[in-house]
Amino acid sequence: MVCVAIAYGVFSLSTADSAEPNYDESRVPAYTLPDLLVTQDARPVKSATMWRATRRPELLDLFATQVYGRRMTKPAAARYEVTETSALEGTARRKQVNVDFVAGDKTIPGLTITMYVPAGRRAVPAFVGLHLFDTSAKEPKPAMPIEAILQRGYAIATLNASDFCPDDKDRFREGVLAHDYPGRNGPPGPEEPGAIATWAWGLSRAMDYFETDADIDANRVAVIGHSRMGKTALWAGAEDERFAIVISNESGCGGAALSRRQFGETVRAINDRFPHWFCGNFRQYNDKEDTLPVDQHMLIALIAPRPVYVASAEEDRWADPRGEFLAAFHASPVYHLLGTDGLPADEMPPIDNPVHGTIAYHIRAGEHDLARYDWEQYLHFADRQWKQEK
Ligand code: GTR
Repeated sequence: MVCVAIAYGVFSLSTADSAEPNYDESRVPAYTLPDLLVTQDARPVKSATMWRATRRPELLDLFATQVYGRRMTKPAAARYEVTETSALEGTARRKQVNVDFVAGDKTIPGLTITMYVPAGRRAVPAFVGLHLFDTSAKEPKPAMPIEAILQRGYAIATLNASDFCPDDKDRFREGVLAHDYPGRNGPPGPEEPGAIATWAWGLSRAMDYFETDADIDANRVAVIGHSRMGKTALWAGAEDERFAIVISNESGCGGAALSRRQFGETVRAINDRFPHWFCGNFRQYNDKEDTLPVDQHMLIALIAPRPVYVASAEEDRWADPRGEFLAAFHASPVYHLLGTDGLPADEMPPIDNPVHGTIAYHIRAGEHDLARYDWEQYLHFADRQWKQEK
């Protein structure tokens, strides 16, 4: 016993992958989720007004200060340089938008948005995310059904993290953060934005651009992301209410999965392996998930009453499919308070049986991936949400 304890202690101090992940449901610790509908000073939230005026801002602040970091402010002005070409045998227009920011007499290099818009269409709804397709390829090799997306009347736009916040613990400040945090190094400070907050900020800058582009209907933009970019999509959608639909594909720890379950990837595991993703304060909760003032059902609730889709994959145990389902489920009370239906399921649905309410959920057969099956469900969900609103 003593040996085991010592070995474990040394291991967790010296390596990034501390303990073995837990994949055993019976070893999930007993936990109590922080109450969505009780304020920090213990007042019950009984109305939509109180949710909006008090509880929502308080939760946004907790996620910003304890989990992701406070996002950078919006630059005073942006400069867009758009290049447009015909693509996909004339069925689409490919637009590349270089976004630079203007601060006083300085121009700060920003980010690039690469988008495909169905030919001959204006004011179309759009999906936007990071790394949705390979922007260096002449035409995207569809690991994603880009033609189907365009045929259904949607535009699709992607950003590359490496343009403005490299996904690297030593280099993540080399993009837009270099301007706001000059001369800093090491992991993010207590409330300093990590990479996820910075990527989410970039999505908001893409949204600023869509508001100026008549090809896009900026009131119908879905933000979507897979895995680390699924975490990013959720935080972008929580902070920026201009995103009309939010889609989290297998976002796992720090995304849709409840942290308190400690199933698969844990707070310590993610902070150790990716010290640049979250703010410094998040490290305080390594092995102390039950002291977090929030859990991830609250992140989903911050999107209410806008439609949100949480998806898992059966073999993606590292992301804790059940924890993702439960977070979607436990976000429902806020959706109900705001007059929508939340997630219409009490139990996790069977494999490949999506449930679609204002909150939607599915668990697909197979492994960690943004698969064609997932896209088909998202297109269907977006069609339904946006047709209903006409
Ligand atoms: C893993 C990480 C997950 C997830 C994934 C990905 O290594 O532990 O949280 O973000 O990477 O983004 O592919």
